[in-house]
Amino acid sequence: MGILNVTPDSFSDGGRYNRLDAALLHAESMVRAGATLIDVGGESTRPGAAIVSSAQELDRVVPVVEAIAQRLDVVISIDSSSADVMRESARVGAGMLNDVRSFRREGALQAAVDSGLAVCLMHMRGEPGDMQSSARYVDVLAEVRSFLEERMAQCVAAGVERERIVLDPGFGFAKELEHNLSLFKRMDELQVLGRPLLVGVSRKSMIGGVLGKPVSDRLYGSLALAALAVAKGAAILRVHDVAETVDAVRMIHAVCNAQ
Ligand code: 7PJ
Repeated sequence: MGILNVTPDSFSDGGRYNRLDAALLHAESMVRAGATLIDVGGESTRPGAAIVSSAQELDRVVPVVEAIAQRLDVVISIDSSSADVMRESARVGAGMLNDVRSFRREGALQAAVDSGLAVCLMHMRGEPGDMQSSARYVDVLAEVRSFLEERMAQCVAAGVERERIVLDPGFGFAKELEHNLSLFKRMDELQVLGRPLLVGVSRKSMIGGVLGKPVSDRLYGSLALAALAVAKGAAILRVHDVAETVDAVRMIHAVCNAQ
């Protein structure tokens, strides 16, 4: 899964055409590099990020989804918690709803049910703006597992088919470095939930925390975690560096498929 940010700070402030054009080119290059999903996001969910309005998000995301759907052979995932963005994106060709708030905002769960699309449920506490204050755990793996179990049950009860659900431990969301490392180490235990796991650690602060490197120097750390995530059962890797990650995963598959 290649990451496509359409937040305003992701692009120099050209006109709408330039933004759309740049987004399409980036999506195209990730597909050529081997991405089979593109995750389009119009809201920054980094710690401390400001909340954007649904209207702003619609304006940023929907034209990009529509353009990709018309031109590229790839599943489009929408990184959004807004019911309006989910509905509009589904209408113009999205294939998956990826909500870091696990469909807990007003109307989001119903939008997911009505869409009939795949959904990603991710563990987080609080809101991106204040989530780090709730990073307290006795047993982070067990607490993440029961959250995902509960959320999955609620989604199924609301009418989301179990077979459409993907689960995500939510690295970096309401978690300190020690929590992220411990959760990663024991991630294989989440396989008991019986659904594919999505892992997003690309360039994240847990890599910066261990290596003491800025975002621009986290590729090798990201690749190490991508390989380890596959070994621990991850089915989908949400990454910025698609070509490099695809090489790593292809090598793992070659070895695993050997006699
Ligand atoms: C994730 C995400 C993640 C899922 C972001 C960043 C922060 N969606 N959206 N999982 N992270 N499902 O990429 O640094 O880990 S935004």
